[in-house]
Parts: sequence; C-alpha cells; structure tokens
Amino acid sequence: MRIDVVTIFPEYLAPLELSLLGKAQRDGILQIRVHDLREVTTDRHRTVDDTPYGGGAGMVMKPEPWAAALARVCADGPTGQRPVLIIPGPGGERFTQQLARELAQEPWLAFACGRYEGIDERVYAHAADHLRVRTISLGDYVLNGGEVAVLAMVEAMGRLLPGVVGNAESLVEESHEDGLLEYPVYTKPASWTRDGVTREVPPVLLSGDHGAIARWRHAQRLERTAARRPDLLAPAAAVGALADLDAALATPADLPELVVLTRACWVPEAAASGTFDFPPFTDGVPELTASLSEWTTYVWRAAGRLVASIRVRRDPEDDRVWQLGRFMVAPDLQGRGIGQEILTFAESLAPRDVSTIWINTGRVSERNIRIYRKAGFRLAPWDSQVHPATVDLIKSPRSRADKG
Ligand code: JDE
Repeated sequence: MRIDVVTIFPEYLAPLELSLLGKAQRDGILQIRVHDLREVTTDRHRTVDDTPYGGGAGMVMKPEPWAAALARVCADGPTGQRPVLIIPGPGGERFTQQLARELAQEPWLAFACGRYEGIDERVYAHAADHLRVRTISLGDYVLNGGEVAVLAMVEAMGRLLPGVVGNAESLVEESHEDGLLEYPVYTKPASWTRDGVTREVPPVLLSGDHGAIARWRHAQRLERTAARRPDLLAPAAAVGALADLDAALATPADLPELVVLTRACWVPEAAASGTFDFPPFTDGVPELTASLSEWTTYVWRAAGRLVASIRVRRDPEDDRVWQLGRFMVAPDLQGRGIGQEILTFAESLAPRDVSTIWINTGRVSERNIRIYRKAGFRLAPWDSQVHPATVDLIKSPRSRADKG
C-alpha cells in the first residue's frame, strides 16, 4: 500500500518510521511519503493561509497550494492510478474498524492535513472532480490539525495489511474486530500484592481447562460490552435518560411484561446466589396481581416497551418506614442513570412523617449494593427482615428544605 501525506508539519509524521509501521516500510509492505505543503507555494513567505471571507476568527487554508500539492502527488504515481483522498476533520464520517478494513484494501491513499479553521471549501469540490474524496473524523472533538488523526488512521489500517502484525489470530481476536470489547488479560505473578492489597489472577486462567477459559473470556467480553458500550450490542430502544419517559402506575395489563422484565433483571442475582428459587423469579402474574393492592407499583415505557419499574409503600409493620422494592431497569439500558432517577423519584414519594427509607437486595449482589450506597443508603445494623440471603439498606428521607 502506498500512502502520501500532505502537511505543513512533516515532522509530525515522524513516528510512522517507528515500530511495526517502520518495519512494514522497510519490508516494502507499506510506502509512506510525507510532503510539505509549503514546497508548492510560489511567494517569498511560502503562504498557505489567509483571512476568511465573511469575517470570523482565525485563518483559512488557501486553495492554490492544495491544488498544486495534490496534482504533484498524483503525477508521481503509476499512470492511470489515482489515490483515494482522505481529509481528516471533525465534520467527517466516523472512522471505525469497519472503515479501516475498507480503506486498507486500497492500493493508494493520500491524506490532506488541514490546519487553522480549515481548508477553503472549493478544494473539496476540486479534488472530487479528480479523486474519490472522503472527509473522516476520529471522533467528536477538535484537534489543531489533521496530522494526529492521520497517525491514528494509518496505524489502524497499516496493522491490517498482510505481514504487518505477526499472526492473523491476534488481529481477529482483538477488540472491535467482531463487535465486542476485549476480555481482560493477566500475566505473572498469579498473586500480586501492592498497598497491602493482594489481587489474584482469576483461577480459571490457571486451570488449564481451555474450554472453561474460552467460555469465561467470552462471558467477560459480553459483560464488559454491556457495561461500557451497550451501543455495540443489539440495537437497544433509543432511550437517553428517563427525562423522555413518563412514570405510570402499573396496571394488570402491564403484568405479563413486568414478569419478564423482573426475571431478566434478577438473572445476575440468581447467578451469584446459585438459585432461581426466590420471589422475583417465582412470582408470576397471579403474585404480581396480588402485590398491586399491597404496593404502589410504577412502570416506565420507552417506544411502547416496559423498561423500568419500582414499587413503594409504607411498611405494614412500621408506618414510619418507606419501603422500596423490585427496583429494576432493563439490562440493555442499565448504566445510563435511569436507575438513579427512578430511585430519586420513589424516595420523593415518601410522606413527610416517614423517618426511614428502606430497600432490600441480595447479600451477594455487589452491584446493587454499590448503586444503593451511591444513592445514600447504608447497610442496616440488623439481620434482614426478608431473608437471610438478603441485606436491608436504609437512609433518612431528604429534608424538604434541600429539595431542588
Ligand atoms: C479529526 N476528529 C477531529 C480541524 C478545525 C475549528 C478548528 C479546527 C480539514 O480541516 C480541519 C481539520 C482539523 C483536524 O482534524 C480534527 C479531527 N477527527 O480536528 C479543523 C475546524 N474548526 C479543520
């Protein structure tokens, strides 16, 4: 693959000589040529920019040097061939692994690095008359120029060329190649102590059981992707925050879906506790129907789909206690702050004379306990009132004065 880069800072591209890409160049897999845009200028000051028509801040890159530089790049290639021209900029199409794969197939790419406020718009139109042109963005942020974006894109594409990265497997196994994030990796020592804390390598990795290792790694990839990049998983209902949704009192018509959502949301607790034999799983429509008269149950729907719920009541044994229960957010929509909003909503329903807000969760459900702690709950200093495998968490109601 041949790559030409046009820039006013050729030194910015020096790192392309290093490491795997440097070796690929020495091996003849990749030929990178960097050109100084100022070389094609004809005035004494080697001018490449000027003030914007219409006014405004900063400077704009002039069209003439760009036309001359691109003509020079093209003239230097095999007759009849033309490069695909890539212009990095915050307004372009998003650079992804998929686009990297697509562009890595091209025999010849040219990059135009803009600086200042950008390049005179007529350069894009002119270039498109002669070349396939793509404006490409690394992400939603602004760089001072295209050079750093070129480094990133050339590295992402270069490593896909046959012979650049050692074994083909290490390419396939990596993050994003199949749409999931990477699994966590560990090396020696198996047990590592620092700051008085000992951290172990997960035992399955030391087991020698290749099947178990593969299953564990796949589960880790799914878990991480769901937690950190849910957008990469099957298209979820487009829900930003709960602000777009309305709380509604649950009705009998909601209950079949509520049974399904409850079971889906309690899978982690079942997995952690090793049993499905507890009420969120065993409750069906009849049990929830009965609960509608004992609790006030709220549900939230997005695009028609039931995505969250919570139920509240005064403790029948102690009417100064406000109980929250069956707090749930659809697994594919977790991690977006929806839960925090629901909790705040449910707490805000507590009558004035309530002295304690109470919620209960599985003793082993670390994630839930963390969420409740973050919401100001503390572990109650007594054994659970619900079941020995659970813990009670309590907090004081927010004083009316600090309600926003
Ligand atoms: C690439 N994601 C972001 C920046 C620019 C205000 C200030 C600067 C071609 O014209 C450009 C190029 C660049 C550099 O690229 C990026 C980038 N992926 O910032 C500007 C525009 N407005 C203009």
